[in-house]
Amino acid sequence: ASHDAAILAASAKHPTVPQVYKYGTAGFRMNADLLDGVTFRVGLLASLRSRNKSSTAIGVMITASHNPAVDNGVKIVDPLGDMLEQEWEQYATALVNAKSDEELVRIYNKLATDQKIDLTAKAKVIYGRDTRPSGHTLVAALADALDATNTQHVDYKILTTPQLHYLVRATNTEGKPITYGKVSEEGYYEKLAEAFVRALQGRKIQGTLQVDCANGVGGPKLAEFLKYVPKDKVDFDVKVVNDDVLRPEVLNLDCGADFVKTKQRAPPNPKPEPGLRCCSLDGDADRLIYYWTDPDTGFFMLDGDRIASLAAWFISELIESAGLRDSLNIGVVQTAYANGGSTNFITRHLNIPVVCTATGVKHLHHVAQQFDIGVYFEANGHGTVLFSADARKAFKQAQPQSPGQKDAMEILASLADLINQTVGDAISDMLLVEAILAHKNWTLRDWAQTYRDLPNRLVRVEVGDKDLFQTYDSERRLSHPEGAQDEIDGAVKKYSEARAFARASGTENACRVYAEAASHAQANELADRVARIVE
Ligand code: 16G
Ligand code: ZN
Repeated sequence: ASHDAAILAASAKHPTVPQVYKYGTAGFRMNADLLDGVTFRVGLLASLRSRNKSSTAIGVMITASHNPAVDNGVKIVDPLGDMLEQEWEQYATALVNAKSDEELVRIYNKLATDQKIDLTAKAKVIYGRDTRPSGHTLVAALADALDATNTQHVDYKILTTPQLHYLVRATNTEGKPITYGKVSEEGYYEKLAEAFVRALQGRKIQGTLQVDCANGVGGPKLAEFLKYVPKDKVDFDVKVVNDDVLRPEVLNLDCGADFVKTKQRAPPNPKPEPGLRCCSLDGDADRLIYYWTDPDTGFFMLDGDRIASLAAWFISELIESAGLRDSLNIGVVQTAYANGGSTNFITRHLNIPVVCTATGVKHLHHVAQQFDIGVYFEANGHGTVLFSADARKAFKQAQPQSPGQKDAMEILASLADLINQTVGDAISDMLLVEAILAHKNWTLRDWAQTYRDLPNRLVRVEVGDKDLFQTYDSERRLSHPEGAQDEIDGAVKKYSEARAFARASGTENACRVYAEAASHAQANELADRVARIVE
């Protein structure tokens, strides 16, 4: 059952553009014109991965998230819906960098031998794409690789990234004792809508929520989801804006979660309405940022750190009320970019441990899995809450001693269904935030008042060779270039409540410098000093 001839023939139709490729933080991401051959080769790896994982379904998502419309990307999803195991990223890199079709076939066969993969076993790959026009031809390249390797495949067409992750897990748990949900896009909406109603327990959602969809896939998918929310049970007044997916050039343009977070302002369109509760999704709907514009105080943003704090607080209160404090542990996972104000609040006020990891969802996800309830969010709004099997069992089986305990357990059980267990999901996270605000009867202002952010500044620094910058301690300190960390330490000492770090970006050819301090002037000054050290 050699696939050699079929791969050779198909590969000739999908050449790569010679350059050095690397499976980065979120797969291969670049100008779409470079991706046809890359996507074909990723298809070969997805097929091998399926055969390596007992013929379970592997996912491939075609998206470049918040990047401009001309870019695209491709990444692999493992059987339980999490990101491709890190060990395998180098195999993707090796296949994509093969210099000829013959070398490609050699690497493919060597991988199969090394990993003891039976090429006659069944293989299955499911895939989806965001609204970028280039996605159409890229999935055709992917399908050619799957046909050449005799791999069964399902094209789910246009999806949000978290929907594809959901479908992978649902496919692989179908018919098992613990299933994840119906294996369809509709199943995803049904699961979320049903859990949302249960989570609310009849609480009322205040006012209107305006959702900016970055002119990406989140627009049509959110609109579809809303049809599943029963009007007689929940009055959810959502105004969907920036949902134009017909003009590709407006994707992520002056809108979306990445715009709001990096520019620290509301999208100019539609004109911000004072006091209105707003949130933004990114181009593939896996990031979420809340904000409002106040007539007196101006723009105020509630980012991933705020969502993590809110979720950890609400869930730990429920664990307490449910009488499960002694049997279940809860932890929060952040990156070095988390505002010190949030870390202090979570550790000192909520008494919940915080672990810091390197940037990139896969790192946070791993650490969060070590808790019964692991809350993880990057400041940029990507994150979720993971519930262990023990936690789910406890919510369903523990014997409530009072109506209060019973309510708490029912809400916890509903949250475990509402919150996407595979990856950060902007629609699911938004429903979580809406449910919590409804329970607490809070406005965004109430939420914002839980703690104060430390003034901070993030700068991008052009450097000759970003690979010279090596970090340790979860990217909070530099081991190389030698002496740089001592200089940074020296600069930090000059300011109060200060912290700063520099790291090489995993997605761009540049370094990033983050600084926070007691005042804006100090944070800016410190960031400039550290930038000069790095330059
Ligand atoms: C990617 C990551 C995101 C991370 C960002 C950092 C995923 C799905 N996405 O977008 O989590 O925050 O890279 O970029 O893992 P940087 O390394 O350029 O700062
Ligand atoms: Zn995204």
